[in-house]
Amino acid sequence: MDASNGSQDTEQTLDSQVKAFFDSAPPLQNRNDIIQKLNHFIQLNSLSSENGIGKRIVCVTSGGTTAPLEQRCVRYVDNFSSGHRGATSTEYFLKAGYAVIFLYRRGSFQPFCRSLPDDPLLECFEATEGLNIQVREAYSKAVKTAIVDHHAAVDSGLLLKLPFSTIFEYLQMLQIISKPMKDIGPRAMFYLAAAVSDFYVPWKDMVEHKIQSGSHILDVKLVPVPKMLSVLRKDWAPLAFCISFKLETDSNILLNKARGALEKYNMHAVVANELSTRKEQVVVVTIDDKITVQRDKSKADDDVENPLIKLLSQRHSAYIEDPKRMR
Ligand code: 9Z3
Repeated sequence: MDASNGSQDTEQTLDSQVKAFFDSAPPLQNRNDIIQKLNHFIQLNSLSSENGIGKRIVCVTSGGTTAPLEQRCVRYVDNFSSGHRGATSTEYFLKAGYAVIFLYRRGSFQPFCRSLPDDPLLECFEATEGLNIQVREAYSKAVKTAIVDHHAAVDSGLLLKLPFSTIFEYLQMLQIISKPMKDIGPRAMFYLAAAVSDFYVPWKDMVEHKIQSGSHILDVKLVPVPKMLSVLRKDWAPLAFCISFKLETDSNILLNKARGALEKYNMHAVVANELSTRKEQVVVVTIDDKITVQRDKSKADDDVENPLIKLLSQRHSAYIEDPKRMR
């Protein structure tokens, strides 16, 4: 078999895996509602701009996907991600003038709410004697900023929040989002910070009811999730500027793995991060360079996402000017 046939075979295998994944996935309950919200959001942000060509729109994915083990799901395999990266990045993208589609795991960190305590309702508020509710003094600035900034972004049509839990929901939603994003060409960016399941149980192979605890071994077969990054780049939104993340716990292999992902999935950049230092430093790997990006430690409240989004926004602008230059 020659090399070209080999790559054709691989493509066919991927295509059939992708088809099998979507054919077997339980359909989204609120599919039409999501499509309607998305179309409205993208239309709105395509009209409004200073230069007449529409705003840049980024889809930020955030949090981990679950892979259910039962159709009436009690148990699932989860992926680590608090959603801090995605929520923080969303705030900096908004500051940089982007409209943001925030595709997030239900219950994970939310934009503008990072400085609130774990249980904001119970910790930030107190009942007065007349049973009115008031904000505790210690939290008044954090609560006010969260409410004002969040509502300002959503009400002005710059932030659209869409929740997922399972790998089935996440990939169907990513595919739906990519359709209108394809229409805006290089102005679209995908910033894929979500931690996506590598393995899943296909819906048709999954037991319906809760797995019983009688046996000594839990015998469940998980198969690889098809690599949708390739499909996103090749078919779903070929002109969009695509950033993926590479997470490792062993810093010795991190950069090589990021470089591998850059080439394999044809990304415009891969953000390499090591689990324990991910809030301090990341490395942006592109075809030409490796740029270390660090949080400004002299400022207590600086985030690594601040310089990271500045850099990616500049690269995105250069890409919009000349999409062929970067790939
Ligand atoms: C990341 O690497 C994110 O930066 C983190 C952020 C999940 C580490 P937190 O949400 O953490 O702030 O707590 N995301 C991508 C992780 C991932 O699963 N990447 C895959 C891989 O490394 C490629 S899609 O193979």
